[in-house]
Amino acid sequence: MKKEYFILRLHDIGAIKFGEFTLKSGHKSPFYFDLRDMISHPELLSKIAYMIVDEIKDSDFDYISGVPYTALPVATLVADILDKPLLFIRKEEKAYGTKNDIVGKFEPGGKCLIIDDLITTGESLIETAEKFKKAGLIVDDFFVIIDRSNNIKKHISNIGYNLHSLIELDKITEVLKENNRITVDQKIRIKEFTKKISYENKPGKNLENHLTKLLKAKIQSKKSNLILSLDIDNQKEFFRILQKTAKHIVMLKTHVDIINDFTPEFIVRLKEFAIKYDFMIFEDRKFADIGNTVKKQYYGGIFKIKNWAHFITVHTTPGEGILQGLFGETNNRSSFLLAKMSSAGNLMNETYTRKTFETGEKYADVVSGYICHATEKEKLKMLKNKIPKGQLMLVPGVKIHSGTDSVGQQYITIKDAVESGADCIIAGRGITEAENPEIAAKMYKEQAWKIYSARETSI
Ligand code: S5P
Repeated sequence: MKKEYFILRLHDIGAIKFGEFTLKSGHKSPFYFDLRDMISHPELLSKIAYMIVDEIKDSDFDYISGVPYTALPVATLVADILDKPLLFIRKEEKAYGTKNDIVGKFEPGGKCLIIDDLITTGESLIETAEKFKKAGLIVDDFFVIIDRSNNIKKHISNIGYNLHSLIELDKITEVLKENNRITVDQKIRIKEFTKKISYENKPGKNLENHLTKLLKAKIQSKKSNLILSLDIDNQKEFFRILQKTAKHIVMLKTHVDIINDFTPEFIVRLKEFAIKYDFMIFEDRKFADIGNTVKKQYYGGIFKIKNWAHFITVHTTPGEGILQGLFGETNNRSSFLLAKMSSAGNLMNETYTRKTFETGEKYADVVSGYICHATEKEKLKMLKNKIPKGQLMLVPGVKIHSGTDSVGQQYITIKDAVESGADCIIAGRGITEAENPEIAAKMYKEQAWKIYSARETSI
């Protein structure tokens, strides 16, 4: 099939649309592609498969893969034409049996081509490739039906993959203009839009709220992105360690309900320390109930958390009502959502984490970022890539050496956490149980800051 005819067919079936579309990011786009309906046009689907085969016939792949769901049917046809086994990565994390994400049989060392329908940032292709590579497969090539990006090929090749595409946006606008399906003006607007929205310039507005800005400013002024988790159960010891470590931290994380001898004076002293040593306060209450209940827990009880904590932690399990209940009447506080915990066997799968980011994006005025953890750098990097612009990734479960404790906590090293994109590290026992907490806090701060400041200035 000639490319021109193919483009017109895609336009006929509504897979390529021009007009004004509001994207999830809020941007207004002059075009919209959606190839999901290809499967309703079998003759077109099969032609696309033959066109892909035609372009790759000189390469030698052992396996063909498609990114679910849209690209999977076409990848299946390609695999069939080439008589090669099909592989794919399940979209939902498996909750039982072997934790294998890859569906299909393969031998390590085999070469796999990954097919996707569209490419903008390349994120899902790269993520798929990383998983295959981890399982021992070789992935050098991606194939997409439509490359709607501005300059993604160069970026993809810089990170080590060849990107092939059946058609590119320029070709689409050219053909549609020649066939009088779009105007010259539309063609120009499309070009301008893609320049603006490139992979370097991720769509989406900056979601920093007032408290995020304050925290970021403090990170710079204190030259520290260390959050101390002071999980100590009596006031004397709590303030003894705080006294020694306060100058090294940007924020103090508390669990106020573990203080055995709690009195309201605890809060008075805590606030004095925060002013004297210039750190913010983060009560790690991990709210997880219906809006009406969390509101009472936040405002009332003996702790009256709302009065003194700049930030709190919130679970998204109950749904959006939790944020409405907590912050409905206040806009001078913010939160971190638990997106992926550090504890072994936690039930936060990829879908949960993604939905948590979506919730945080929607409620950005009261969400400053996310608590994320992974024991592997690549996984943590992937989490960071998905965090909406302006919001922060705080990583708990951080120590000098990786490992576990006896009740499910998992640790990543300071170096791996910050190199993977942590905006702040949260460290508890690594500091509080050190022989000298003051020296330990200084060391954690300096190690994290060195990597963080180099990373941020190179962006
Ligand atoms: O997933 C998480 C989220 C949090 S907030 N894993 C965690 O460990 N935390 C908290 O970080 C936890 O409640 C504790 O206060 C701190 C880690 O302490 P450490 O002594 O293991 O460093």
